[in-house]
Amino acid sequence: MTAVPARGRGATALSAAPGGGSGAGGPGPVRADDPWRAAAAVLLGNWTGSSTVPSRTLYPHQWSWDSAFVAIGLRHLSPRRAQRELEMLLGAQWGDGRIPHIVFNPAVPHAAYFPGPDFWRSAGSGGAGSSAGTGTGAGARAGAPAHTQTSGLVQPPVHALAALLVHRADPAASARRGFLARVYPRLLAWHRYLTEDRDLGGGGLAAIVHPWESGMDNSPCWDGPLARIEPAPAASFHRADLDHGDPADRPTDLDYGRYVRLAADYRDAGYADAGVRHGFAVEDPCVNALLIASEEAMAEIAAELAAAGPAPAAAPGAHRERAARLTEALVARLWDAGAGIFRCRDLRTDRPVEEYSVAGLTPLLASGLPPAVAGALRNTLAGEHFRVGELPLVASYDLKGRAFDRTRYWRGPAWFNTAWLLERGLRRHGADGTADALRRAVLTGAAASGFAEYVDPLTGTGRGARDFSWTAALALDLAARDAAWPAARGAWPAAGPR
Ligand code: 2M8
Repeated sequence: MTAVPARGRGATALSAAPGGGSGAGGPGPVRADDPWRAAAAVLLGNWTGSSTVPSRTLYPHQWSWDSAFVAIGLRHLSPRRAQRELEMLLGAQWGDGRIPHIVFNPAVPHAAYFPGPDFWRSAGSGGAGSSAGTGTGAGARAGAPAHTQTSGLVQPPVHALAALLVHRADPAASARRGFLARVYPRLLAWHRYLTEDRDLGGGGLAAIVHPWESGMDNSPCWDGPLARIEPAPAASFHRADLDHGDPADRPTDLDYGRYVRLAADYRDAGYADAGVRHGFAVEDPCVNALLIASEEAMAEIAAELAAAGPAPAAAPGAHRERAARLTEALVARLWDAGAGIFRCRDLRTDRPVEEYSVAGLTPLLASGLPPAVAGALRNTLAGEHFRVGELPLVASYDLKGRAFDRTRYWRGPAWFNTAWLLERGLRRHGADGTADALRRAVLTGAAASGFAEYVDPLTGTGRGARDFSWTAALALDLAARDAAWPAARGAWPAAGPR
């Protein structure tokens, strides 16, 4: 196991090893009969002093959408720490508005994760410790920060939604610290980047240029688009993931070679989005559904800011209009009425990718979805491709699909973050019964699997890393709705970890 050193002050006093006792101010020893205390211990154990690693072993840095999910859970334990989690990530934002998918911890050895800072070269040799401003590395033209090493890709935009939820955990303290006022301009720039620079298809949706940008790295949806990519030679890189993960669970070497080629090409083009031919360019329904949900959250953030002081950079109505336009584009470009699911669109062929992926169900998060579309999505979730309510959680890919694999990563296993998103989306469209069942499944499955990264979609058996941060955080979030929660919350010190 790679030990992840602390990044900032305060880590030593507050860190607790998952499954072990706590440090001063921690939530106390973990008891097998107290899963919520165990979930809190996972988050404490994965805290580095300024952010949370997804997993101490497999993912020893800060990941973008992981941190947003973590903040959503962490807010119930320490709203202040949840704010810090998001602000640490936003602090690594590039000048063009992109939020990098990984923010590297300079204290972690470069070999602990591939591709690491040496591969992305975002900041140039200045890297950690150099003064703020734009660096001299491969990301210089796109405005990569000089003081922090990051990747040059992005991940699904769940951040504005997370910021709103974190604010709501303690609105008075958030207002005192000016949390929303600080994050709003950064979130605005992030959404601008996605809706303008990344509208590669010209139809009003954000495109991704690498499978890692979907967060669902080796989904069978990418098999077709990836088949056109010449893989980087296997001898040209070392897969650190196989030092920790079971090769049967992880992407194949062939897929990895293609990921490396795509990322290297993007880097060598200076991470430019316009004026280059992207080997991989896809409109993904989950990325765009989260953008819509986050635009809806931005409307609420703008309203909060307007009520508190001078008008924010955009009025709430402008965000609502953007969310409505994105929803229209999503339906026009990605909805497959015959199949009852949203498809990915391959921009190289301008054709839909005809697969059933959990990504295609997440547009339930958009409150402006036409009721007939929402109804059809609910039917698809309940039908033979996903069997919600009958099986633990929701498979990441079609149970009847040609490429279904119950163990390999995003090719079938069920994940807790997608279950959380669907639970929220179902509730938004009035399907409380199914949402309740999914919530119960998350609460039971998270603790029983040891807060697994993902589970076998047929049996619920844990797979991948354990003590995985978003599993613990999102279980905490769903648990926190319980009337009994305030008592459990008292287990955390009143002042909250800083
Ligand atoms: C996985 O992705 C990383 C690359 O970003 C990897 O496989 O090394 C995905 O599950 C992704 O969604 C997640 O954000 C990341 C960290 O948990 O791991």
